[in-house]
Amino acid sequence: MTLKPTCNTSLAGILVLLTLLVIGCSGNREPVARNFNLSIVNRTVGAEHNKLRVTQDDQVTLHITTDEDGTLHIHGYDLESIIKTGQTSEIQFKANATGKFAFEMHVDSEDHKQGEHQHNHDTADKGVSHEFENADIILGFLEVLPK
Ligand SMILES: [Cu+2]
Repeated sequence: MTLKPTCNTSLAGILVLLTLLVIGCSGNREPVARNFNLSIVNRTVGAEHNKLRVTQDDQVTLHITTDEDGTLHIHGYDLESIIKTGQTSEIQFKANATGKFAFEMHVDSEDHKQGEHQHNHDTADKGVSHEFENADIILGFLEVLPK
């Protein structure tokens, strides 16, 4: 199944996720634990981590450090974690949904409210978002390949 990238938390989505977690893996490939250390410096994670590729049903853990306070947000899965300088934040999830999902850094999380959360992903490649103080910066993409 594929979830469309969206910033709306949907109860249905959570129920689907929980159901899939309970049902577990029915394929012939055993899920793998995948750990990624993301170090955000100057609003990037570097070329080696801007594409995180995993296989469906893998158990993914992101360990995140940052040089700027904000929020890390994985679209589609709609997972968020507050990130703070001087500490390591973790996001753990099962990669049940296949597809390509942007993960973003939201700077100034106080302005990051549901309903006011507008993304213009077209601007990221041009670097336009870096000009704004309250920025949503695409750090990279999570790619979940079908098992
Ligand atoms: Cu976002």
